[in-house]
Amino acid sequence: MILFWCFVTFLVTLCNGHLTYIAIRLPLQGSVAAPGAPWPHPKKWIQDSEVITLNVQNINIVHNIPGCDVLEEAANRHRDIIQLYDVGGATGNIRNIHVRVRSSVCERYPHDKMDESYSIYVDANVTLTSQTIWGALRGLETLSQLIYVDEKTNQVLMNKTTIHDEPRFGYRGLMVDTARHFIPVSILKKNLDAMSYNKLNVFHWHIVDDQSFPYESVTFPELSKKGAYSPVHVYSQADVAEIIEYARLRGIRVIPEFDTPGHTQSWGKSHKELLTPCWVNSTIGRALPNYHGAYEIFNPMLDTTFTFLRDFLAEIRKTFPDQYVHLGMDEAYPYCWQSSPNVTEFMEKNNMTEYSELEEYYTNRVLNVAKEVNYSYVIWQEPIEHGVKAKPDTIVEVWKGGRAVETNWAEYMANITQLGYKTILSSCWYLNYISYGQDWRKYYECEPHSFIGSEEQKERVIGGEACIWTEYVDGTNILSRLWPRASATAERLWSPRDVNDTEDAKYRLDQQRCRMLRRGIPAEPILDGYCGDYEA
Ligand code: CP6
Repeated sequence: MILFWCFVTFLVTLCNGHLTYIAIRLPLQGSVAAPGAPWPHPKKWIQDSEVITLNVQNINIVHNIPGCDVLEEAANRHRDIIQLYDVGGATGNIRNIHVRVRSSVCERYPHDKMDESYSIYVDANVTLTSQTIWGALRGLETLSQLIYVDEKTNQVLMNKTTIHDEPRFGYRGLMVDTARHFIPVSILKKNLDAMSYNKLNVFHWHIVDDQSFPYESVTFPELSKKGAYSPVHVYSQADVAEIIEYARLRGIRVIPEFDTPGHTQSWGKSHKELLTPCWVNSTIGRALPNYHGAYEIFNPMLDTTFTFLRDFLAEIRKTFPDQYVHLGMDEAYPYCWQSSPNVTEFMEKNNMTEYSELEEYYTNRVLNVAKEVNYSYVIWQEPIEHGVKAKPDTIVEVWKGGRAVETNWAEYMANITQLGYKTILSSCWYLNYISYGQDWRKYYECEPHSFIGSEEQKERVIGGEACIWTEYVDGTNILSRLWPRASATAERLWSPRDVNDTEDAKYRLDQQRCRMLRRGIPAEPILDGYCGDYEA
């Protein structure tokens, strides 16, 4: 029987390289994944039953770009990870892992167009090849996941394997809100570790919001002095640099979000003039269903609002090396603007009759300011949904429609890509929601191309991201709330569309969770059972 399946597998492999993961799926009908099953699933993964043994104590990762810090540090990290499998002092044969990067450029920062493809050959030798250093990082991650321990001999093994891999989407993000609760730098770094274990490549840092302003600005230090929860709940310039550096070495981009015109109460603590004076005694002002306070939204009437933002974004452009900034623009409820006769007058003077026109005016002035300081940008979906015509190069993040009661996200994706915008999907990956049971399944089964639209529209989807809003989350629970649930998003965004068998994913995800535990991430369980020779 086994021979028969081997034969079938062999034929499938020959006929259609794309389907080779069948080689892994067939033996899985029991209850465990093949040992050393990588997560996210590679594009092509051919696993032989023959194994090699590793000499873990003396493992040596050799690469061909001497002095390239990204590669050297990755080699050190993965050597340490491989040594975590050294449980019984057993010896093995293979000592060297060869990394060959074709382009000899040691780029400093990961970017939106980086090539993350790689190949792995495990036979008599272990070889990783890639086009760029970023591909080498992804490949080293996969390689270290192929490792497992033979429980009888304690030997550290890898099956003979061939892998050809590349991501399906270039933007694979995770948004963390650090304003509702401050998240310590040490936890953000652990989170970056976990992101790299799952091949996520963008840390979208929703750094400030209504509740607090923890970013310590050089130009406007009063923003965090007055707006942070306390003097310890701040990210100093040194903290920010440390996080960007940590992310860079893992091939992760850091995109900060400075969300305006709504969600800006904390800015007003030091710069009241930035916020529109609402008329709280007006009936409209009082009747707000979602009323936050008398000052809650930027003042679009003053030129100083935009000059302030230009000076602020000029600093941010220097502090954060990525080409992109996220400019928010979500939930800019017009209630405050509606309450103000001054706004009414301003709109009349400027021939505006709808609040969406004011939103459009605000949006485009801010996008212009961002352009002036050489920024490319992402915004949340609302302005576009309200008919605002933004600059055509605006990237639009769709976050609404993740719940059955709302307009489905698929409709937003269809409409916004139809208008020609590039999009990022996050609606179905709101990890702040929790519920009993295997909710990772619905994250896994969310398919970003499941909307009605042309090939061109589908190509405008540059990726997606999981979001963690932190009203009920802080450093104590963020990592286990995110992991391994964000791993489900990560596989959806990395692996080919036809890697969509949730039952198969279940056992591999369980393994990935155990792997994360071994590496120090307190990832929560997704199944009953246990992880083996350590911890849970
Ligand atoms: N804060 C900001 C939030 C949310 C958004 N923006 C949010 C809305 C609904 C849910 C979760 C979070 N808390 N600034 C929307 C992008 Cl369910």
